[in-house]
Amino acid sequence: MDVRAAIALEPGKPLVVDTVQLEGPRDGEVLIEIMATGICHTDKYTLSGQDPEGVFPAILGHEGAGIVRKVGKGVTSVKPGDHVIPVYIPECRQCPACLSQKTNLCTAIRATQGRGLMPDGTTRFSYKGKPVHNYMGCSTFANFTVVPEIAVAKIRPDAPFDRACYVGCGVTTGVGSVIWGAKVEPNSTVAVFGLGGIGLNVIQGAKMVGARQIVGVDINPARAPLAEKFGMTDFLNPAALPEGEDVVSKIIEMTGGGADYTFECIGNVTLMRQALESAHRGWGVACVIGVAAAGQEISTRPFQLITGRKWMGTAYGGARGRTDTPKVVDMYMEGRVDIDDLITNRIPLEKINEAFEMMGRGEGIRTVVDY
Ligand code: NAD
Ligand code: DAO
Ligand code: ZN
Repeated sequence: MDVRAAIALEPGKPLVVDTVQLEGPRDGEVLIEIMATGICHTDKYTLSGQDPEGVFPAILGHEGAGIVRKVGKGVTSVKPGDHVIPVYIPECRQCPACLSQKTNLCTAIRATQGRGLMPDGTTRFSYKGKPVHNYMGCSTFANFTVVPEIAVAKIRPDAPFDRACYVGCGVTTGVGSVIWGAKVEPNSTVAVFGLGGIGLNVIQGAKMVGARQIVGVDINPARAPLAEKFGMTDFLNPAALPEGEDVVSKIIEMTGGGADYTFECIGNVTLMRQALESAHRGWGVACVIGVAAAGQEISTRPFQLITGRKWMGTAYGGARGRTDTPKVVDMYMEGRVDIDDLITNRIPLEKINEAFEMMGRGEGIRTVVDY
């Protein structure tokens, strides 16, 4: 079938909006009509050409919501008409990782997904007769996509697509990192580095679980009012610190010894170190969420770990793709999670390159494409 898509033909070049061809679902696959998609920094990173897993041409996008239109042979967990979110962390419920109950990082289709292919090693998209790669197993910058059944999370039918799509990455990554990743307890102190699309969701997750102090750290003071609305109790702007004061000492002072939990939501290895070192001696946990550029490394003095701080990280907030994604949609529908305030821009697919430019200028939190 013909579908409308934004195609990443080459790294570093604007997306091309055109008609591409999509093959129907094969065994174990699902055809989804994508109704809305968010645009995330990871799409921008891959388009830039810096992502070692980035393959071209490809149809990017991994934050979508839509309706199942057709299922391949053997598919039992969803049917045409179901409302769904395609998830870039699948959940097969059979692989050693899924069965371990210790991680959300299902390995069932990891190898092919990382190469932009469907589990059988082929692609469903083509453009001008040539195959076009899939992206993160989702490819939501197209109004129809085909994904494996194990990467389809069924959600309640009354959730609006233009909000539910953001659950497919940003909301779940932030809120999930608090609940399922770091497992923040009530009454904790928390420091969040970076108050963008991920950090704000960490803040609202921390507030939801009853953190008593939430320090937000950002060099952009324009981010503070929304962060306060989401639950930030203290704002720290590293760029405005007086001469001789540093972020780590300041957080230790503000929290009375260091934060119980810190989250790095930027992708900057220097700040990852600061986040670890501002965690409380003896028990503080520092959670890395930000994706650093390829080849970057983190460092600290081992003494920081000997004295009880723990360094960890999450992908997709530690959420299990099919089991936990619908729970986050429920949290939104029950009014426990705010998504409305984070959707700052809505565009048709034709204007998708403008959204990438806005992201580069640090404008807005999330742009959603309405198909
Ligand atoms: P964003 O650009 O919306 O937010 C980043 C924030 O960091 C901005 O407010 C910016 O002002 C602030 N910032 C930048 N440099 C800073 C500095 N030196 N000190 C203090 N603040 C600074 O980005 P986002 O959408 O929130 O994404 C954040 C990171 O999370 C990215 O690296 C993204 O790739 C990553 N991410 C990770 C996962 C995961 O599963 N681990 C999922 C999605 C996104
Ligand atoms: O299973 O080894 C693995 C990797 C799974 C993918 C992890 C994705 C990490 C988050 C990247 C940013 C998401 C938008
Ligand atoms: Zn699995």
